[in-house]
Amino acid sequence: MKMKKRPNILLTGTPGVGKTTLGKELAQRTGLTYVNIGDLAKEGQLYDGYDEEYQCPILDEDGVVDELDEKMEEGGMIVDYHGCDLFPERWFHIVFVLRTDNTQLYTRLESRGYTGKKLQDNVQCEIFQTIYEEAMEAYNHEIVHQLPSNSPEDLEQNLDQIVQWTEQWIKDHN
Ligand code: DAT
Repeated sequence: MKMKKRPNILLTGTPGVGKTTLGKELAQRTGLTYVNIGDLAKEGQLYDGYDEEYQCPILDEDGVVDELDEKMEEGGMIVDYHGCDLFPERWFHIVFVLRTDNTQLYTRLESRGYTGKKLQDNVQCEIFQTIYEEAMEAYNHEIVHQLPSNSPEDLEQNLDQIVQWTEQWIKDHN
């Protein structure tokens, strides 16, 4: 029996907007496989130096792409990362940029333990819609969608929409 074709979905946006929350639940509801790039890098030690300013390891982008390429070719992956221009364009059938109001994002990141420059820079990243612009430059505009991610109602609506989109995609491609 031939495996059904399934789409690859990218969930991106500033840290704290809700990618992980959405991605894990989406995987449950669709049967697609959720991959958190931060966790993948940690497990495989896919790092390329250390960023002293932000006190965090620097992602080995080529290493991450090599690690995932085969699975992405097969399809059915949900990728979660706070950046999007490191991935090959051909990987994704749809890209969602989650967006959160900055006062709320500030609170979420503060309770995650972010302080000082790291907290400020991340909130500014959201205000300047940095990741949205990155996505619009890296992917065909027609596949890039912004999703509000401020409330549990937003989460539920986003889930419903993406589940529906996924089911339709599978119908159309099999
Ligand atoms: P990310 O993976 O983008 O860093 P997360 O999924 O870890 O974000 O969520 C950050 C925090 O915000 C976490 O405490 C859960 C909460 N959250 C996520 N989505 C939300 C939503 N739609 N409404 C309210 N809170 C949400």
